[in-house]
Order: sequence, then structure tokens, then C-alpha cells
Amino acid sequence: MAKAKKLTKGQHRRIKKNLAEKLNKSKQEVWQDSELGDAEQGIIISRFGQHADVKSQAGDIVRCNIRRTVDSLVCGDNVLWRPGKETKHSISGVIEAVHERHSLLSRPDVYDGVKPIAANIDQIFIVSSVVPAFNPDIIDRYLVATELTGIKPIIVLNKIDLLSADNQELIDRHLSLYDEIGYEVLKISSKHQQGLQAIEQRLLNQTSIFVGQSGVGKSTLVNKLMPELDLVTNEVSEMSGLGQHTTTVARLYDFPSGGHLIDSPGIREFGLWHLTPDQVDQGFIEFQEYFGYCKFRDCKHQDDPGCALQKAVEDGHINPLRFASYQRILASLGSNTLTSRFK
Ligand SMILES: Nc1nc2c(ncn2[C@@H]2O[C@H](COP(=O)(O)OP(=O)(O)OP(=O)(O)O)[C@@H](O)[C@H]2O)c(=O)[nH]1
Ligand SMILES: [Mg+2]
Ligand SMILES: [Zn+2]
Repeated sequence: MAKAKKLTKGQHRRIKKNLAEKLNKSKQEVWQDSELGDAEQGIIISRFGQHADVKSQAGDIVRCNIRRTVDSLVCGDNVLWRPGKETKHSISGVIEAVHERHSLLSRPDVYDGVKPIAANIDQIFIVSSVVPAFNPDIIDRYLVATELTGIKPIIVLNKIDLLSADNQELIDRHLSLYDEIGYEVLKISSKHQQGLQAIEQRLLNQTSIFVGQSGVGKSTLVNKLMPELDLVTNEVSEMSGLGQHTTTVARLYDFPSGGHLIDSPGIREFGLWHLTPDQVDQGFIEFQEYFGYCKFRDCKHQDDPGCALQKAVEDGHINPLRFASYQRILASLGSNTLTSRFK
């Protein structure tokens, strides 16, 4: 084995000096009470690591440091913050505290555990599209998340201009199924400005978020609704048929006629490993009347004899597509080795 190289005295000195400089710099960035103005209310526009952009009551966007005592902060949070009397290293204030949230959308992340995405949301537009391929599994997973958080879901199919004989039947079958269960489904084409009025009406005076796979057209839709924003969008890759993860951070915008709209980064998949089977059960609203009627109390709703859910599928009360999706989610709970981290 190679012997660790001994550092020279000069190298030691330089390392010490660099460290001291770093410490000094971080000390400088700690704001003294006298350097800050009075506390005021604000809303988080975007969070970037140790910083966040706050919208002040006067309507300015101010980049702030976050006090160590603030342990969770996301787009949509209502905060108390204090403006700095001057700007230091492009930071102009400090976020002191976060108000209680009335809702929180989160998802598990392989590296960070369960990660909050946005707070105080009233409704989630689950955006799907024709290209990248329509993915009902992701819609079902978002529906579970919305049922558990109490946030209203609205399912959007974008890019209806790309519907063809090949894809229309499968997509229609799924969308009419959501409609039958009682979810609102909107079919639009951002490109041809079709169906956008229905979206506009629902955005009014609400805090809404656009979620879904990368490339379904979330930012394009925001641009059509608020052309002055001119957000960056990107082609779906011809090679993979997938989006290119163009939007990288969730960001809140004021909707001109009232309300807030959050554009969020596209996802590849929506993991639900952090949930218990009972929580997944709650996410399938049309199954509720059958739970509790299986022959065995510990019924896994698979090949178990006397399963009330299986019977409901056979009798045509539960759609087999949704039942298959439910079983895939249940199976995925046990298969993730990181599950224990989220308990
Ligand atoms: N044909 C068609 N293309 C659309 C429509 N809406 C969006 N697109 C295209 O879809 C591609 C992806 O759009 P984006 O708005 O970047 O998608 P996104 O959902 O924001 O993607 P991420 O930021 O990666 O999550 C772009 O090339 C858009 O021009 C539509 O209604 N019809
Ligand atoms: Mg985007
Ligand atoms: Zn059962």
C-alpha cells in the first residue's frame, strides 16, 4: 500500500490560512441584529440550498440567508424575514421563522429521505401528455399523495394535438376511468392554446402547482398563461422519448388575476416507498367501500380467497387497470432497500 505523503510545513501553513479565511468569511455573513431592519411577512418564491428568494409585501424579490433554527423551508412557505441594511455577498436579508403550513407536498428522494416540494398548496395539476408516453402509474402515485395531504388534484392531458390512432384509445380509457371515479380531467394543447381557459378559471385565487414527468409541457403551459415570464423549455429527446429536466427548481409566480402558480421540476418516477400499505389504501378512493370486507383480516388483496377487492374487480365495480396499479404500488413498498431510512 502507498504510504500517505507527509505535508510540508509550507502546505500546512497554506491549509491553515485557507481555513481561517473561510471561517472569517462565514463569520462575516452572520448578520448582527443592528444590521437588520424590522421583521416583515413574506412568501418563499424559491429555495436554493442555504438561500431562498422571498417576495416582500412591497412585491420585491429579496435573496435571503436562512436562520439555522429554520429546519424546513420550501417554495410557498409564508415566512417572517428581516431585510439587511446593506447587501452582503448578494444576500439582502435573513429568514427568521416559518408560519405553520396548511398543506405540504413531499416525495421521497434517494439521497435526502422524504423531501418537501412545496407548501400551502390548494390544488395540484397532475400534468401528463401524449409525448413523453402517457404514464398512468405516475398519475396514480400523485393521486395517492394528494389524497393523503388533502390537496385537490386535477388531471391534465397536454399535447392533445399529438393524439393519434395508435395512442388515443389507451389514453381515453384511462382518462374516462379517472372521470368515473370523480376526478376532474382537462384535455389541452398548450401549443395550440386549446383548453387553456378552463385552466385559467381554476387557477384564480388559488395556490396551484404543476407537477408531472419531465417534458410533458408544464413550463410551456405556464408561458402560455403568463407570456411575460418566458420560462426556459426544451424539446423532448428524440433518442429516449423523455424530457430533459429543463426546470431545476420549484418556483412560485403570481397569477395576474389573483392566486399563485408554482412550476416544478419534472420527475422520472414518483416513489411512494415511505408510505405504509394502509396509507396506499387511502389513496385509492373508489376502493374504500370494499376495505374491511375481505374474508381474512390480513388479506393482501392478491390471490387471497374471499378478497372483497378482487370480487369488486370481477363484478366490474373496481377497474382492473386501477387495481393493477394499486398492486404495483404495494409491491414497490417492500422492494426498496432505503425504506428503513424513512421510518
Ligand atoms: N406538440 C406539442 N408540444 C408541446 C405542447 N406543450 C409543450 N410542448 C413541447 O414539449 C416540450 C417540453 O416542454 P416543457 O414545457 O419544457 O416541459 P416541462 O414539463 O416543463 O419539462 P421539465 O421542466 O423538464 O419538467 C417542448 O418542446 C414544448 O414545446 C403541446 O401542447 N403540443
Ligand atoms: Mg419545465
Ligand atoms: Zn382482500
